[in-house]
Amino acid sequence: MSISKVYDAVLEFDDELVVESVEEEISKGTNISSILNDGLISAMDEVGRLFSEGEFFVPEMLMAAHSMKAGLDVLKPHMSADDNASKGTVVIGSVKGDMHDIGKNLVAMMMEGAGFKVIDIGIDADTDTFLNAAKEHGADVVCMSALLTTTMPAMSEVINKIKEDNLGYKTMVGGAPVTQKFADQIGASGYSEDAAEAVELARKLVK
Ligand code: B1M
Repeated sequence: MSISKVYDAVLEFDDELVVESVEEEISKGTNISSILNDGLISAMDEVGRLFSEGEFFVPEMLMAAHSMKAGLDVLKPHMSADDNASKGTVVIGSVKGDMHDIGKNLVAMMMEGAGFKVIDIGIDADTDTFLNAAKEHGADVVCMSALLTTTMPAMSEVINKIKEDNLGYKTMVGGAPVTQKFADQIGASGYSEDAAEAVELARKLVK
């Protein structure tokens, strides 16, 4: 499959080649979600596998993340909404202690593309950062991403505070180790496995 050029370029940490091969696929009319899922995301899964096996270390993960971001920047304009009417406001961030932001950025990008006003509070965001942003921007949904089992409990802290203070924001959780079961346990309004599902869920939650 030609998309393997995108995949290989991420695994070679070759930002220029990633950009070039993503552009090439776009100009050939390849489906954007295929470039994303079969090219960029599956390369990151392979990076994770190699890390688990001790073949890659943190620097390699960082370089691959950099290449993935270069590819996402090329894809971004192709994920844009065709109308400007806001569908609602979401505050999104990676929870306290978590520095992973590629999945979170992807969710943010697709939500923006779907017409939501997206307030991205970045990484390592604590409960107050989520809630201050939600208050300041009149959020409908607070979206939390976690990639580490050790940072997942921070999601529950934010949700508990929203409930304790009757703030009324809907909450969405996601990220590789997060499951529907965990989302139910901590009382999140919803969970989604990937960025496309996250958009669908946000649409339902703001209805
Ligand atoms: Co880290 N890391 N990392 N890492 N890293 C993982 C997550 C890991 C699974 C690797 C492994 O062991 N196989 C492992 C976690 C183990 C665990 O807890 N279960 C791990 C580890 C251990 C670590 C460190 C502790 C390593 C160390 O220092 N010894 C360290 C922790 C730093 C910290 O956060 N405090 C660390 C650091 C890093 C880097 C900084 C080097 C880099 C991140 C760079 C960056 O993000 N800017 C990095 C990377 C790149 C990875 C892997 C390889 C790739 C993650 C990624 O970007 N995937 C990752 C292995 C893997 O996941 N396969 C790994 C692509 C991205 C598109 O997918 O983020 O899952 P993802 O997002 C998906 C869905 O999950 C969903 O949508 C996206 C797809 O459409 N989604 C949501 C995400 N958020 C959502 C929110 C939603 C809904 C859906 O609603 C709100």
